[in-house]
Amino acid sequence: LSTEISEQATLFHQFLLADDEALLNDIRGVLKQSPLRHLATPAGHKMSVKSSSCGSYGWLSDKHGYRYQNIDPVTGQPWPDIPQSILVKATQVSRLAGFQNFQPDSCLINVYTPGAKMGLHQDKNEADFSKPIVSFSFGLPITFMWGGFKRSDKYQKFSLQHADALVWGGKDRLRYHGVQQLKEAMHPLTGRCRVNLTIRQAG
Ligand code: MD3
Ligand code: FE
Repeated sequence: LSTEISEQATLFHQFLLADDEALLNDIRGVLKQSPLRHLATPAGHKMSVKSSSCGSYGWLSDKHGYRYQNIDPVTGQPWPDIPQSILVKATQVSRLAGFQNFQPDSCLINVYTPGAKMGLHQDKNEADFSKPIVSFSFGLPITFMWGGFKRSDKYQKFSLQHADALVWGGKDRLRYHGVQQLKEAMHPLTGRCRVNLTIRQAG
């Protein structure tokens, strides 16, 4: 079951349901090595989500800007490898969406607790915008905002729910997007939070 958000953006409902516990366990393994932390925006505001990464490239934000880096500044070590379970599902779903040559080298892990949100932004720190992005959602649902090519363009709202996978690329790659504040609730697998994986070919 899938929803075509636009020509090159598809939401695969519950695509990850059969593997949810295995994927979440593998994410927990990554977070034991490179723990969640609050990043600061270049303007010095603490982001409301807590983040970590795995793969060759980890996404970072600090006073120097937004970028990818090979070393986790918290541990001084390379980021953990992307678990095989995540690579398998990400390449499967990207192929279903029509993107054949996707070789993920970066997976951003964002954990939202009630009240956390992500304002409208573009993902534009990656080297090759012809590569798609895949996002996995686990735990509590959230309202996703799908905008246009200017921040001020009006946006459509979609619910991202537990075990959903979203793939977009092509002409939709640089759309503004974000998520609204997470509402207070409890999920049997994650408790009172939402876990989002954003899987990219960054290098
Ligand atoms: C559509 N995360 O980490 S994922 C991000 O749900 C981010 O946590 C949000 O935006 C989250 O950068 C949204 C879905 C998503 C991500 C990037 C997109 C949809 C997108 C880029 C272009 C269009
Ligand atoms: Fe984004």
